[in-house]
Amino acid sequence: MAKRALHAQSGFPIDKGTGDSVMKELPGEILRDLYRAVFRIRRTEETLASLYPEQEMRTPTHFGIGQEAVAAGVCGALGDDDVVYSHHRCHNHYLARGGSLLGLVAELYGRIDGCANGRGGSVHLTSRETGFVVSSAILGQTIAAATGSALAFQLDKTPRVAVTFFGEATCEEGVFYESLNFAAVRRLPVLLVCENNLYSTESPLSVRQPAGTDLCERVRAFKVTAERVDGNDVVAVYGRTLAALDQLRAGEGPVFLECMTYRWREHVGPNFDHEAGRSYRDKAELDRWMDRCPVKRARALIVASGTGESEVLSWESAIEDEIQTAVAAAKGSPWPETRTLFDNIY
Ligand SMILES: Cc1ncc(C[n+]2csc(CCOP(=O)(O)OP(=O)(O)O)c2C)c(N)n1
Repeated sequence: MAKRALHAQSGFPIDKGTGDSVMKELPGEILRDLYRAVFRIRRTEETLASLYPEQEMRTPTHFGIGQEAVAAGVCGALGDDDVVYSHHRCHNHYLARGGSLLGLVAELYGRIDGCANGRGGSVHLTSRETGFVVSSAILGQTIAAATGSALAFQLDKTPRVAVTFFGEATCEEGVFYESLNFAAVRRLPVLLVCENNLYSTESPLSVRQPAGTDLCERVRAFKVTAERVDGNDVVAVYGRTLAALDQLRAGEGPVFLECMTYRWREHVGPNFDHEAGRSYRDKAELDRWMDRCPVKRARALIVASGTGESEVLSWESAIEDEIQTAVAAAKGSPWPETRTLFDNIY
């Protein structure tokens, strides 16, 4: 999706409601862009996952398949001047924020056309020109960096917002609470987007947090607005983000969105857990979440809104072509030269 404030273009009213209530007012072009974003992210990652066993991508990958609606919904609502920080599961956020497809694919192939010139790999993406500052594999690091950006925006008296995506296990890192407290005290314009997929690598929430833990409640203890959202409903995420941006730009302090979702593949790597012989979670649980597929749900909304099946298929086919073109270009891109090995090292 192109990086732009969809609501600003359409006059779409800020709505704090659920996906259903947002839908009543949602212009067709926004729904179309949200659907195309989730589909593009899904098919890009599925394509990368299918190519990964060729052993040409020499980078660990953390796929976000199943979690597309969070990235697409949040980034679809942002303005051009807002900035995004991500974590190890970052392909979704990079693409949703408008990062180039070739830049992503070539980065995974370690080639010069990669967004970090093939030096960063899957977890260290950047697209400064579209406002995707960086992703980092160190849990919580980019929460602190986004909080710093938000402080700069406040000092500059500009209505820009800093967004940081992270998983729920990152709320177990001290830096999360230090950043949250600082942001709360200073009323900083930072949007904290937690993708609660229930697992930290292979550990479920139940072995990490006391029974009955409610992350939003915990965050509210810092006097920070916190809301739980259906993270598989792109329209709901979009609507909640618009409401959050309204508060953030009004100088009313940080917002925490807990987006409930689920990753379909193993923590790191292209496989499904059960196929890889892992038993830390049930196949039945995965199946239940696959029934709530964010792409299928967004597609159903598009068709229900009156868009013809053939039109949807033509968007999908254009996106598939775009992905295949990016893969071919990435594979044909040169390696970085050995003499540049020590460039950009600090
Ligand atoms: C500071 C730090 N501690 C531990 C790790 C190892 N680690 C990498 S991913 C991960 C789990 C993260 O879970 P979560 O934040 O919920 O994100 P998810 O992988 O579920 O998307 C851990 C423990 C790390 N990268 N950084």
